[in-house]
Amino acid sequence: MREESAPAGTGAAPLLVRTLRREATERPPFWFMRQAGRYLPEYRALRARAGSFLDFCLTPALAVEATLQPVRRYGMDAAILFSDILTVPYALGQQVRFEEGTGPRLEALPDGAGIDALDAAGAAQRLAPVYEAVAQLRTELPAQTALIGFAGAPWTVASYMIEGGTSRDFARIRRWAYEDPAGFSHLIDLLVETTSAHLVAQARAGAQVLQLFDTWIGTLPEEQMRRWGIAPARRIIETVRRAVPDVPVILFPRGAGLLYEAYAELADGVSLDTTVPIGWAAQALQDRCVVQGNLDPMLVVVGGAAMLEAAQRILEQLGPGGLIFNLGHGLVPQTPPENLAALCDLLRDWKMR
Ligand code: 1CP
Repeated sequence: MREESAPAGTGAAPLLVRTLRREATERPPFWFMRQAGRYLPEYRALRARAGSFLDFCLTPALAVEATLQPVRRYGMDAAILFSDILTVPYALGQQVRFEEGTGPRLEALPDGAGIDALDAAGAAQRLAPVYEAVAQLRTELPAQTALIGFAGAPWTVASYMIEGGTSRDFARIRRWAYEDPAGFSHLIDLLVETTSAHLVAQARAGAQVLQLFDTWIGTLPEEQMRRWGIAPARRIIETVRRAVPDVPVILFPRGAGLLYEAYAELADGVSLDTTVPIGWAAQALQDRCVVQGNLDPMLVVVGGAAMLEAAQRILEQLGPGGLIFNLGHGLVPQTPPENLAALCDLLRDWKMR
């Protein structure tokens, strides 16, 4: 059994965990996707002395510090481990680099032979520094601050592995999935296994909530989304629940549209992208699971009344039915830190009606 994170005597799990268990809470918990990052001056300073981005992610002391920075400044209800979804292709033996300005660059998998060359057996050892960072974070974080572990979902991670980086049209991966579904499913199966193990290892090291990011699943039509998004997510959640039954899982199937309903059946929480209508989410999703989201990150760049009013609408419409307040996607580098402070003040003082 995992230990409860709250100190002896209080007995209460962190607000985020209680919300995911659907307990009545005093207010919705809040955290922000990409809450560590370039909008923070202290992150830019740390980044400047960290060397390559992968070294940054795989040096526990640096990853711990980057994780703690936003929590120290804003007191979110959760810290998300500072890492990246592309540590998994790296752990499988693929070459991964992050280039300033252009984003990630991978040596693209040419075909099925590229899949056979991947080294699944060595992945856990290459990811060991991630688990070390998780364990250290759990000792440094306040008991009420939940620690979130994460991974990229198979489709999204496969898209970087096959396209060789960020893509505009995802032409190679979509074509491969249609032309050779049996061959492509070998890669997805490998990623289901590696991703499940990576999530379970983070939970065993001390992560209290897990999030699976499927950033690019919205590029697929229904049948393909069911096959390469929903079915793999189901398998990953089954494995995680068997291994660490007390650790809730949040899915972020960005752009899933009406198929958010199918995702909501699988998970403890679904993270809504900015396009999901909150009235629809209240009716169609919240009886199935807790929802997370979905303020437009650009409103935090803009700040002021536009940001605060949009946040209030989310709190009012989704708060009573089970909400983790968050953005519809990650904070962007041009976010003024003081805007996020004003948003956090609103969220901390919110009283559930
Ligand atoms: O310092 C820098 O310039 C690097 C910027 C950066 C950061 C801060 C990258 C490169 N990754 C990260 C950290 C990161 N990535 C976290 C840490 C925790 C936090 O949220 O604070 C998380 C959860 C991720 C996850 C991630 N990486 C996703 C899924 C979530 C999402 O944002 O959609 C994806 C798609 C990536 C890939 C990635 N990592 C970095 C870049 C530039 C990209 C490519 C994004 C793209 O293709 O557009």
